[in-house]
Amino acid sequence: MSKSVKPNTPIVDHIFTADPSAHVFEGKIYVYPSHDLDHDGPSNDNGDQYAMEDYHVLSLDDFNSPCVDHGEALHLRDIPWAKQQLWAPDAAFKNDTYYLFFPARDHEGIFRIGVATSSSPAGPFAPQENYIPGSFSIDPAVLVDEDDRAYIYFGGLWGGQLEKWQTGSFVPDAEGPAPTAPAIGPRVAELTEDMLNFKEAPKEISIVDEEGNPILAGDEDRRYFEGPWVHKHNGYYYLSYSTGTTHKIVYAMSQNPQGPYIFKGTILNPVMGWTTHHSIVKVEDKWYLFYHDASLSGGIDHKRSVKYTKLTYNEDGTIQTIDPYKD
Ligand code: FUB
Repeated sequence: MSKSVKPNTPIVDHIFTADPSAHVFEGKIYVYPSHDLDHDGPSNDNGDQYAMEDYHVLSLDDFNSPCVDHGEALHLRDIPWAKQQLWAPDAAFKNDTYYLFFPARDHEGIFRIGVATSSSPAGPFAPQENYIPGSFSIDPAVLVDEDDRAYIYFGGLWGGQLEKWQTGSFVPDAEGPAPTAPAIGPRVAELTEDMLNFKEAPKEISIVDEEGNPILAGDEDRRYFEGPWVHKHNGYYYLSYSTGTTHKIVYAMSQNPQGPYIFKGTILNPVMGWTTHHSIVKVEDKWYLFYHDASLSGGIDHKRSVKYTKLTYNEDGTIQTIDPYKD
């Protein structure tokens, strides 16, 4: 067990962790990260270096307490439909049950999204036999809204295969749109009451500029790449995500959980490592950003560490840009 965790330092250092989804459950801060492992395989744009096999759940009583590793909460070997690559997960609470949503490649090599359940936020989680019917791509994030309706957001380009689903079915050699065409957006679907199925076919979220024009595929400082997260503040929905090639966490706002979202700006400047991935959580009356970087491993991007820092809103509801290496 580590000592209390300071901002902008790894919350644990006995394992490598990435892609943190943070929530307050039962009065504690729970973090659901990926568990990065050593591997001997290739590193490429397909993400083969991210060969994760299990999930550990982490928790903190508060920011003055040590971070507890609750151990293995779910392993690849126990998920009948999944072959490899347990990537970025998220958790949600509804129906007196904790749900872990996670992506993995199925036995055909296609990324799908699965669900596992537990009576405890720390797990262990029991997976469903099959992935969510109609699910595809990576990086699920679930918002249970104030009216108790739940929405799942997901999708990631390149290794995450989102550009291969532009026709509605999987086209293995499909590429992304031309730079002057609208960028591919993340997907959203409302979940059924039992949280185990999509209520409807997933829809593409439109992200537009202040004039209502779609963000274009060539606009790499603003276009969607992967890692969606939606939180609600003062009646607005905030969709934040990674821009991928330009390594930023940016955000857009809407009054509707399913969009369209208006692009606003940058939340987190680039971190050390290729990937950047985050979540935003309110703890008591303050807001925090959980993120990862690869500084502890010496910049080896498939061995990342979860950190946190404070997030500040301006009076008009916009978010101040964070530099991860300045306090
Ligand atoms: O950790 C594997 C992948 O890297 C995640 O799914 C992406 O968001 C990126 O962080």
